[in-house]
Amino acid sequence: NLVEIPKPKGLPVIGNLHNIDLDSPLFSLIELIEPLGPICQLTFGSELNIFVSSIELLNELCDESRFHKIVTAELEKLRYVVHDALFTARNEERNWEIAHRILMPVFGTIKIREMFPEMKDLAQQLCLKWARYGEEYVIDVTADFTRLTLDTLALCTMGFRFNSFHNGSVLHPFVDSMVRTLKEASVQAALPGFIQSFRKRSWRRYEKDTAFMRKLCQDIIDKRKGKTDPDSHDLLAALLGGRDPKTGEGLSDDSIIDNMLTFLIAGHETTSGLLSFALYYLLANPQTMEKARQEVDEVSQGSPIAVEHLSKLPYLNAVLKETLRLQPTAPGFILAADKDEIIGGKYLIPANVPIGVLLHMVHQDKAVYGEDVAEFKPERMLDENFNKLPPNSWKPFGNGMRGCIGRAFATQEALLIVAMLLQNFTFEMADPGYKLKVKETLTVKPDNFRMRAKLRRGGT
Ligand code: MNH
Repeated sequence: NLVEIPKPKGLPVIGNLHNIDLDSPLFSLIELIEPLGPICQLTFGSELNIFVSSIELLNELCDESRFHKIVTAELEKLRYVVHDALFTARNEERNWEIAHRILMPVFGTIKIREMFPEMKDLAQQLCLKWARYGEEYVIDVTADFTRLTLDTLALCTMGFRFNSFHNGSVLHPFVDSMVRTLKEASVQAALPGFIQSFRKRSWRRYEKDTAFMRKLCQDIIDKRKGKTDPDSHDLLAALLGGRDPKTGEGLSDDSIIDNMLTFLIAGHETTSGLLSFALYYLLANPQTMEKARQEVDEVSQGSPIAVEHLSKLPYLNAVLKETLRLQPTAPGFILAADKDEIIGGKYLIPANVPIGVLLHMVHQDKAVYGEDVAEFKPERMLDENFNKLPPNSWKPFGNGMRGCIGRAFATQEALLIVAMLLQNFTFEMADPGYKLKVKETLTVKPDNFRMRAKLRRGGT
């Protein structure tokens, strides 16, 4: 009673590769497989890939005793840059376990609360910029949020200031290197191996960028080591001095840099995308904006946002969750079965075949979210409704042990920033006719989204 997994028609030799648009691989893939139902198979070159897009099937894949994360495509290519650090480690690699055990405590809710003053320091820099530039100034939303989230990540986790708000419009050269590196990894992943040898210049650039980014991390380490009073309990302190509670081992010097770079790469683009989409949805839904603003005003009573306020903003929290439902800024993850498995009672999944989970599709499963799936409705994410959803209906932070270690960090940061923005400004779209367009890199962000910010009475 096995059923063959549906597949689109492909050309022999290159399979379905010709269907994929390199500028928009994710959405062209979604377009291709949407008509095929909750599960399908595609071949890229000689490689078979399975894609799953229903919550019912995903729920089975989330069983870690049967399926595990695999490292392929871009992630595989990024291993040249960050090796077996947390994000790019293969499931069985020992360094993952060691780093995971050393770093988990630093990313717990209590430790993240201690980072609140630094997070606020940078959120204030953003507010000050927008206040001073004035209400006519057209804000490049994702650019400013990327400045903010990069600076926040580096300050909170390694005590380093990029000072992105203090260099005019010039971003720190690290950002250029990082953006180029991510781009190069995805190009390498999309091109057949033999073509790589013709891309010598891109490859040299990749090596140079990698060396430059690693040097910056080394400089941060050297500065920390030179401190007479390193009274810090941040991530860098854990990386440098932490011992695995199980084996007593520390991390090697290279591994420390691998993980610092990983946090810089994995820890800011996604949050910047979340903030950008949240502002977009708030502007596109004025009643939601008003409701969220009222909640912030009632809770803060006109005093500056404090860490205690953040747990009292259920509606704003639901706005962020609903934003990540419609726009999961890390748009997917890849799993494989440990041994041959049958899912949904009828689909055979051979061991080790990559199974792509495309969150934009999963998060719009009508069977769970209803006919209005495509609409932005934060109410469905309020605890009383959210808790009634079937398991694994909402997976923007991935799954299980290999899920996001920075979730509490990102949540606190995003809540704080949006609360401060609502408290201090009113917003309008620079182009009232703006239609949401999504730009894909390794993450997704709104493309070309601009707005204006006007100080409210009694703002900063
Ligand atoms: Mn994060 C893993 C999404 C913020 C650091 N993150 C993941 C995964 C998803 C994800 C999905 C799982 C990927 C996979 O299975 O291959 N992360 C997000 C989103 C946000 C986010 C949507 C913000 C919004 N992530 C952050 C922040 C940090 C961070 C902030 C760092 C401070 N994330 C990580 C690391 C991993 C990860 C490190 C890899 C964890 C592991 O495999 O052990």
